[in-house]
Amino acid sequence: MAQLEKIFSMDENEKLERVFISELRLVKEETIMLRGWVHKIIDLSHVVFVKLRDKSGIVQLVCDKDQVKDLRLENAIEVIGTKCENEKAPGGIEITVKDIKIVGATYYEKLPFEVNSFKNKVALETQLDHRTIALRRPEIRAIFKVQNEIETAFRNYLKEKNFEQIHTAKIIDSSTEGGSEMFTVNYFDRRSFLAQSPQFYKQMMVGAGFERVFEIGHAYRAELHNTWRHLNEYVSLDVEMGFIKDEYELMDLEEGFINYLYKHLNKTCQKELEMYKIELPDKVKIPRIRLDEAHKILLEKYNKKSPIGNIDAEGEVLISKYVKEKYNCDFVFLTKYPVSKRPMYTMPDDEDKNLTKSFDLIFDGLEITTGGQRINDYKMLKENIEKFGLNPEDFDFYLETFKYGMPPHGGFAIGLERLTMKILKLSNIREATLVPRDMKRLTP
Ligand code: AMO
Repeated sequence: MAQLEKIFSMDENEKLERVFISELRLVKEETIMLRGWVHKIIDLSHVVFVKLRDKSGIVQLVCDKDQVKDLRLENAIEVIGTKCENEKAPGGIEITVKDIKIVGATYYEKLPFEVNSFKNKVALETQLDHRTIALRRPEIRAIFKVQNEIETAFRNYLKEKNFEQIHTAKIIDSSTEGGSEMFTVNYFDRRSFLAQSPQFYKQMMVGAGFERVFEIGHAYRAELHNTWRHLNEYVSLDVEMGFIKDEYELMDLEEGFINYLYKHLNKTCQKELEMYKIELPDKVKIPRIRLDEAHKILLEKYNKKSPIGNIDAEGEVLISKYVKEKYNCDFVFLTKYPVSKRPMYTMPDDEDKNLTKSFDLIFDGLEITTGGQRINDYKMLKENIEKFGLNPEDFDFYLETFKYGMPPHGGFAIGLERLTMKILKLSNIREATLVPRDMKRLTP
């Protein structure tokens, strides 16, 4: 008889649909099935509390000793139980367990670090060595929830403005950003490169008639920088827009995105922002300062000398400090970079041919964007390529587009990891990268 009852209850259980922990308040059924990992086991001798963690949250299971005798931390389990309101339980709901099944065994002797304690900080290198275990910690997973929502906001904002998403080749034939920071790849019997940016392709697609495009994809930089803000592989949020008036239209577009993003994150990531004690303002108005003016401010206010035609890491921090104090804003656009510091595709300024119609966006002491208007005239672009000491024939595939009525256009790119890092006030870009690639790290 006991055997029959067991079979009967198993059939009943098979009809149950899995409920996510975040949905517990909404489901009407008393008996429910949950799945997840064993987050914590609290043995109170007469009763055992097991904290179950799934992708959406943590809930308390009330078990008897027999049910948990084989359980270990981080086992993957399937649980059937009844839902009970209990004020004393975290979240006000707990599950009285009928049955627990281990669906994912464990084989460790000791966990590399505690998953269930937020108090003990784990060294970043250890986290990265054991990335999948580190990501089980809710406060680390939260970073990627926010990152995911940044991507969603970027996509939705641009789609609302009539942009189309594109995917372009990452194995390419020539440098886009100039310099020698390219990874080479054996491409059958030839040498090729990993794209530093989708720059040429996004411009070409504007010319191809898409007019407004965006791409979310990896970019590769063989930079010899092993710092808190550099990766050798990062995700670039790229935008390119045809028929623009000037570079200020692009800054308006990016400012609009930041405002849209903050609203979106306040709506979708409340819990995660609270974990990191982040309050995002309702409205952001970003000041625009010419680079030469920024140099003057840095010198006069902070006695800080800047490199010619650029701003260094210390300058980025100081100009952010200035803007925060003067405008109460975490962002600043720096405009009108000199020709000598921008790639060959950048449009020279109308008034001063030594300057360009380009900009950077600095966010809380770190450059997160470069952008600008591009040269759209075929002859001018070809001449500029020559002026840069490059051979136009190497760029035939790119230049072709410009022969057939290329509209005035421009765009920008935002580093996804840098943006995530700055929103959550993290101290190292690797924290905002699922599986970082830097000069030393090629695994996991
Ligand atoms: P740029 O080279 O300035 O411009 O890159 C744009 C943005 O990408 C991010 N970024 C990086 N993030 C992490 N690690 C790196 N090594 C790294 N390098 C760049 C930064 C940076 O601001 N084609 C132009 C964009 C354009 O004009 O549309 C470009 O790639 O956030």
